[in-house]
Amino acid sequence: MPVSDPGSRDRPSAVPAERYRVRQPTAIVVPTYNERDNLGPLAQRIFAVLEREGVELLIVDDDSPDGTADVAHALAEQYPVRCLVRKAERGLATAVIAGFAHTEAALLVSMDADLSHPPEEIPALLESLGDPAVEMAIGSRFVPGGRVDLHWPLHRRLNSWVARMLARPLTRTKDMMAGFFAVRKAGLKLGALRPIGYKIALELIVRHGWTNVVEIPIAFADRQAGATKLNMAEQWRYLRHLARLYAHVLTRKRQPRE
Ligand SMILES: Nc1nc2c(ncn2[C@@H]2O[C@H](COP(=O)(O)OP(=O)(O)OP(=O)(O)O)[C@@H](O)[C@H]2O)c(=O)[nH]1
Ligand SMILES: [Mg+2]
Repeated sequence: MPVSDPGSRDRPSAVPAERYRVRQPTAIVVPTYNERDNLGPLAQRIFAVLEREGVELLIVDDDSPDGTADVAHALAEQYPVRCLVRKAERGLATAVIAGFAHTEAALLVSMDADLSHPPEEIPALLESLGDPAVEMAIGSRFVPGGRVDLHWPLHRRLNSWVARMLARPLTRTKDMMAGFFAVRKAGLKLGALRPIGYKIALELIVRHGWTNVVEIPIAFADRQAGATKLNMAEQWRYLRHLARLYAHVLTRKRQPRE
């Protein structure tokens, strides 16, 4: 089901009657730490929307003590699932990059395991990359039609707002904090990245100097099961990440405008 009707993006997600067939090999990269109970529903929803052919769901698990990798391996009997287990490293952004490096797929989708990101919007993200000028397609909470689950407490909203304001001078993208996006593997310079923390989309946009980022509105849902990994240490890491990105932007040679 090609998503060609732009108006459809304003409507809430719905499972399409027909499964979407990818045009190029596609990997859906999902970083996990203790997400045992989310993987089954995630795989079920993804493959309710996408034809399996040409698609792999690549779980990048940091040796979760809750047995997430065992669940991923069990799901591989039913779905095109692979699981990469990292024993010596922890971190969301580095896990996503490891997944990107680990697959041969031409199109790469990053999404969280906890069902915050609606799998039903994956076709719209991939369709956006059909335009060769588009460098990245983001599932965005902060464009018209997008929204954040109303159960977010005030401090969480404030936190998210401050984090976005701090990054605003770096990009015009509204939801540069997003973990739900699609890119082309050929467009990535993985060696140029220095990911830390959570904000992998921001890292990709700033390091690549991307300006043509499409934002597809999504309804961001509260996590379905398991516990958050977002803590104070992660917020400090974000400030360190921002400092690195500002240093990068300020020191890079002037490049011709695209
Ligand atoms: N591989 C790996 N994945 C991680 C790590 N930390 C978080 N993740 C995953 O990254 C995704 C986002 O983490 P969340 O804990 O949901 O963070 P959040 O979305 O900011 O916060 P909540 O949704 O409120 O929990 C989830 O799929 C996590 O399992 C990590 O250190 N390594
Ligand atoms: Mg989450």
